[in-house]
Amino acid sequence: MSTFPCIHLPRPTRIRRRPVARAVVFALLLLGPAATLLAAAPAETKAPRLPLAQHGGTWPSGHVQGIAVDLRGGYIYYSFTNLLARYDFSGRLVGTLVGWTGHLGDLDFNPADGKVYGSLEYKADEAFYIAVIDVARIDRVGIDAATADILRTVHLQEVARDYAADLDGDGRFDGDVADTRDHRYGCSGIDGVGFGPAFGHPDGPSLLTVAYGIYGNTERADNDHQVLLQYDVGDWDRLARPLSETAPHRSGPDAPLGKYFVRTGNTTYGVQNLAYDETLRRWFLGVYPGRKSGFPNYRLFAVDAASAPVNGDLVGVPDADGDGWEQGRLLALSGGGLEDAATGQRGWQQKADVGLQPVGRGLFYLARNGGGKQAQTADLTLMRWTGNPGAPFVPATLEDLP
Ligand SMILES: [Ca+2]
Ligand SMILES: [Ca+2]
Ligand SMILES: [Ca+2]
Repeated sequence: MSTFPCIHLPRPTRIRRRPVARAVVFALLLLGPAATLLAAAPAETKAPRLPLAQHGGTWPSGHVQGIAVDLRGGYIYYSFTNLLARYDFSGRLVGTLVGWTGHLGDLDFNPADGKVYGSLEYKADEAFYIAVIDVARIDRVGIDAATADILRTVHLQEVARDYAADLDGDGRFDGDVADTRDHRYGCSGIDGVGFGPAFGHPDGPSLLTVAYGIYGNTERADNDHQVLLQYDVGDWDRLARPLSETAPHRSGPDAPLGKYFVRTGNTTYGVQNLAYDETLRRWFLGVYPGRKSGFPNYRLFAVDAASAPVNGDLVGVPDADGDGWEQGRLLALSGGGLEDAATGQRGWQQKADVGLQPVGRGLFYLARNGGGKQAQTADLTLMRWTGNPGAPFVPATLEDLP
C-alpha cells in the first residue's frame, strides 16, 4: 500500500494553487488517520516517487559510468564499469551484478522489455557488445554474471570494423592506443546508449542509439564527429548470446539502421552519456571536454529529435579518392545554450559524463563520481532543466515532483 501521497499534501504552496487539495487537507485535519488512508487511495496507481538525491554506494570497482531509471518500477541502476548496482527509489540496495572484465559503460532502461541495455567493450578482442541485462532478477548482492543467465550480449560488427580499421594502410592495426592514425573516425569503441526515436522522426518507434567512444587526439582531423548508430532491438532475443570472455562471440546485427555524425570537435572518449528526453524531444550528449583549440569544447551537446539528418561532408575525413571529404548523414546541434562564434557550435559547460538521465517533466538525474581506488562512489541529484546558457540545470525541489 502506497503511503507517499500524504507526505506532501500539507505544503502551503500546493494549497494555494489547488482548492481541492485545501479541502482535502481540511478534511484530514478534521477526521484524522482514517481519512488519510481514504484520501490516499486514488493515488495508489501512481508511479513511485522520485528521490531528490540518491547515494549509489561505495564499490571496489571502476568509476561510475552511467545510470538508468525504471520509472514505473521505481529502480535506479548504476554502472560502475565492472559492477552493476540496483537501488530502489527509497535508496535501498536491492542487489549487484559482477563478474566480467570488460568495460560496462553507459546504460538505459527499456520499458518495452524491462531490461537494462549497456555498452560493454573488450578492446583486446575487438568485441563490442550491447549487454542486455534482465535486471528484475538482480535481487541480492554479488550475483555472478558468468553463472547466472542474467546478462546476454549482442555484438555490434559496425563498431568492430571501425575500431580495428588499419586506416593509415601500413598493414598493421595499432590496437588500443590514442596516438595513432588508425581507428576510423578515431573510434575507441562505444559508450553512450539511449532509447529514443529515429533521427528526424520524433513520433516514430523507439530505437537504441549507440555512441562511439572516440580517442582524444589533437593531431588528426578525421575525429571531429560524434558517431551515433541506431538499431531496432525488436529481434535481439534471437541474436543475444551469453557472455563468454574466453571465446567472444560475434552474434549481432550486420549493420545499424542508420549511422549519423554530429560535428562537435574531437572529445576525449566520445559520447560518454547519451539520453533522450521525451519532454523536450531532444537527445543529450555528455562528453569529457575535447582539447582542440579550434573548438569550444563544450561538455554537453544536444540534438533535436525532429532535426532530420542531412547528407554532407564529414569535414576532415578524406574520401576514398583522397580528393574530398567522405559523405555522411549529419545531425545539427540544437539551438540554445552557449554559442561559439568561430564554429557556430552550441552547447553547455555542464558536467554530464558519468550519469545523465531525463525522467520527464523537465527533470533529469545528474551523477557525480567520487571516492578513490577500489572505493568508487556516485551521487545523484535530481535537476530541473532551465536551458540557461550558463547553468542549464538547477536542483529540483519537492514542488517539481508530481
Ligand atoms: Ca564512460
Ligand atoms: Ca595501421
Ligand atoms: Ca544513457
